[in-house]
Amino acid sequence: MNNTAYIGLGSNMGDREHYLRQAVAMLSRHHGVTVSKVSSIYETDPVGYEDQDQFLNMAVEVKTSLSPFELLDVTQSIEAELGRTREIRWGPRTADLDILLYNRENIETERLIVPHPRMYERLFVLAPLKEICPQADHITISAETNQEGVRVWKQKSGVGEFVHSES
Ligand code: PH2
Ligand code: MG
Ligand code: MG
Repeated sequence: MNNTAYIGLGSNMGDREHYLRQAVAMLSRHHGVTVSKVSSIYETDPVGYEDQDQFLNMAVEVKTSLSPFELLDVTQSIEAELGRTREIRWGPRTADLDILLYNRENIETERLIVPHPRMYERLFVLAPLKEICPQADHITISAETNQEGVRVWKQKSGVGEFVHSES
């Protein structure tokens, strides 16, 4: 587990908190992944495609033995298992898991770009990430970043609550 990655999670369909908790529990059950930190859960106005319900967003830190592409396979299979379909770009989703950072690597491939290309413009990504990621802490939220529409919905607790919460 010698790599550190940050994953942003979002849900705006059905029982949003349940999907986030399921996704974190599924990550932690994978042999190559340990969830080491969890952020608060935020409720956020939809960005990009606005005619949809509000999101819950959070971020987690993981320690992993997986390569970035193996980690992407895991996040995509969790999305699929939680019933994610891709109908509208930026549209409603049960569970979206985005790899934000992987160590300090820069990856630019067709399948995966890390750091996540839109994370610096998105307060719904930066606010939870800054809670748990020392390297993100110095990212200033610029005047161009919309400060509105992001509020803490459930204060940060501990990893244990997520990992053992599953019935
Ligand atoms: N995800 C998107 C598009 N828009 N808006 C919010 N508030 N939260 C999201 O997670 C989100 C979004 C595409 O992944
Ligand atoms: Mg996303
Ligand atoms: Mg995504």
